[in-house]
Amino acid sequence: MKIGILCYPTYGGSGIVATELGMSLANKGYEVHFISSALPARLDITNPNIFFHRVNVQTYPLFQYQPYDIALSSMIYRVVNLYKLDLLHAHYAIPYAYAAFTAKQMLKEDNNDIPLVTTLHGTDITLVGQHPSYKHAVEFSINQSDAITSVSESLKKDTLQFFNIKKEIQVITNFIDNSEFDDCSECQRTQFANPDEKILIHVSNLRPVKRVDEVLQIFKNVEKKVKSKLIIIGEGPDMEKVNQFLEENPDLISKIRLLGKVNDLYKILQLSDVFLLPSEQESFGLAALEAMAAYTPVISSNAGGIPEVNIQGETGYLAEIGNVEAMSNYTIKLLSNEDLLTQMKQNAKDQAIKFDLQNILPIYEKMYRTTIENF
Ligand code: GMT
Repeated sequence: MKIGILCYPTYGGSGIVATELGMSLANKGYEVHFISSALPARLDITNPNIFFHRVNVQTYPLFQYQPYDIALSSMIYRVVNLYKLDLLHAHYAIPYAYAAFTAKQMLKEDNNDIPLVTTLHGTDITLVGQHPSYKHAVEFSINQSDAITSVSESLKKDTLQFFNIKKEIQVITNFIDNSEFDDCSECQRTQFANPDEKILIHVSNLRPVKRVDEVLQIFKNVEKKVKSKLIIIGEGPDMEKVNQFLEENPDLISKIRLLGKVNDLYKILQLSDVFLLPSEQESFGLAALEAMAAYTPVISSNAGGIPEVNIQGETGYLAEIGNVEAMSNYTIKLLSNEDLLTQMKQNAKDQAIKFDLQNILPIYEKMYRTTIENF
């Protein structure tokens, strides 16, 4: 099977899921063509079954905005024709499902139409897709897809609530390749904390929905009771809030490490004790699953699909969105009890194994085959 994957190249969850999925399919012998504006962050381009096609946006003085969607649909059309693809898989509705629909119209003219699968990831439905500027086009392109998948039950529910969707939505949860987390020989905890300190970690794109100010406040509360350090990984608009917090809390400067975007994410997760995710919205929480795969329990809000991943009292603790006090108290409780922490680290790993790639990949393969058969 030859599959075209349309995705964002960034470190964000949808791009990561698309890339990991494509690489796993390539490892199983499928020919996988990535179409994106840049080389996806984690893509192993040395795999002979992986092809990358950069969308080339031509600038012109007349354009106030570059017409990325037109360049994208032209590129999809060209790649399908050149490489004789069997199926397109759009990750994130805007603009991928929409541009794929346009490409399909062009392909129809050549009697060369192919099936389109759209995977909904979260903010394309709950945030950006809600805006009147995009809503109708998003709803239309989702309905024009030949198969629709959603990364959690919660996102499926939100999609059906916010849009008039006329097709079945299949939930295929996000996944994790646990084999990437097995070797901790290079984990050097001492680089980040003293032996008597615990390590709290937060990983995100630091957008307002991630509530990084609450991460900082939780750490401030915890640090008063438990000797600890905080690691923040990622970049984004709310880095300003972090800087402001440090200015207001100079005594915590030496206790908070800001690492920006890192390639060795797993190694750092593996040496952490607790992952903080107080998000306002989260369709799934891939970052939490990555933490769990690295034996790190999660203290989170109960937003969206998080409760499908983080299980109360088992893999960590959940509180109402915005309940910083509860999340702080849960973190203190967990970090103050070695037996509980050891047990929850193991529970977190056990939960990550349930979401292992080996369990989810066959579901995608089956869905692809069924979609092609029914086309
Ligand atoms: O979380 C983000 O802001 C990035 C966003 C994305 O589209 O890349 O993540 C969304 O998709 C991930 C992968 O399916 C999910 O794990 C995240 O929960 C989801 N984010 C939100 O719903 C806010």
